[in-house]
Amino acid sequence: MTDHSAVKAALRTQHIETPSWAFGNSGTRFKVFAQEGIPRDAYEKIDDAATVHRFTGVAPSVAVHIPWDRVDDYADLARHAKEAGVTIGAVNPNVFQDDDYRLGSLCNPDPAVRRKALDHLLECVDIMDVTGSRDLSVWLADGLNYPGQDSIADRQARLEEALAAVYERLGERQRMLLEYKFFEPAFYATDVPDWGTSYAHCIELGERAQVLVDTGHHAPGTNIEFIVAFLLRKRRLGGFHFNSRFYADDDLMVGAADPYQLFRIMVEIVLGGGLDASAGVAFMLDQCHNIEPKIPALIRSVMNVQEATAKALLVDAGALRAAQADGDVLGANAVLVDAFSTDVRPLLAELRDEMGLDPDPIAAYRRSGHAEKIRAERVGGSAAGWGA
Ligand code: AOS
Ligand code: ZN
Ligand code: ZN
Ligand code: ZN
Repeated sequence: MTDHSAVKAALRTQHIETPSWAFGNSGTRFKVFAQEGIPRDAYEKIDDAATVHRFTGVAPSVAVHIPWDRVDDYADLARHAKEAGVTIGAVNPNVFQDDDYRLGSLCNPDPAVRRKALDHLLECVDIMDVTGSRDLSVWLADGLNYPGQDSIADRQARLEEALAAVYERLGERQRMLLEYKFFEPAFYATDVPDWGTSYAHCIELGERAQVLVDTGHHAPGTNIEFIVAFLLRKRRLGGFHFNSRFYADDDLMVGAADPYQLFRIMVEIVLGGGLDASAGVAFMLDQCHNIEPKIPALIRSVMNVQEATAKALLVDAGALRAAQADGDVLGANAVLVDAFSTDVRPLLAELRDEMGLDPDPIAAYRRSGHAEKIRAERVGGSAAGWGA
């Protein structure tokens, strides 16, 4: 049998961050289906993230969203996370869920609204100082529904000014990740619609401003692995929001719609050195489990990222380079297809066993009785806040 110790060692170092909002009730604009056993506050969301980590061993941090996870004492929340076995990861500001933001937040034509949005982002950096978080994940709903509604150029100038003020406030070990999305909730023009816009702002800001790639935020057919390879090479790939999509920002479980695309993304990560801690790529999930139970869905999602990564690690890089250098089109493609076609589940089961985990995290979770326990304990769980 082939020795997979290098692959397993690399897999141990890959950490996948869960989003606190994925544990809350969520839905579509048509209906939020309430589930039982849903966390009632930020503390219980962190408990659920810790449960996902307990069964997978590779999800040691949880992203929070302010104000959905607002608490009186963030040091206490961080302590709670530590006791539960996880840390608080990225802090996500929310400048889209307030009446004041009808015409945008940092790009709003009204300076008072821009100030309010900026203050919220700065408050999130204060929270990062307390929680020890490295990343501020900025996603803006800003944009226009109609041509002529506002000046596209002026809005870019306002954005530039606000982002510079936030960047200025960051500590030396903190980063700003700027997420892009081509539409929704704005349907004519979005102020950060694509990776190029995000990249240009990041370049102007400085090296601790990096692009966040949410896999669901592209037009159908977009070659996401190209974007990943480009940004990684330029050292501007801050991280991912993983999810999968059949149509738009569906926020389904990563790897559910197109595991081959996820594999191709992870191939670029592996070949480009993106798994090394020094690359600083944050592997985060951003999902909404509208109809499926949350904790098992997140366990499955973490496993799906791991499977794609394991397959990417199995790519014979030497054979690939040789085929590429020879202009052997079919040979080079076959190297990728061979790796993708490998069943990595036995390898992952072995790895989990070595890590002292159950080789089948989903079955282990089902057997654990944890779902029944939280269903009995928690009454009146809250909604995530909004779709993600
Ligand atoms: C919105 O579409 C984005 O994906 C955001 O990253 C995110 O889901 C939301 O801000 C919750 O943090
Ligand atoms: Zn996202
Ligand atoms: Zn999404
Ligand atoms: Zn999204």
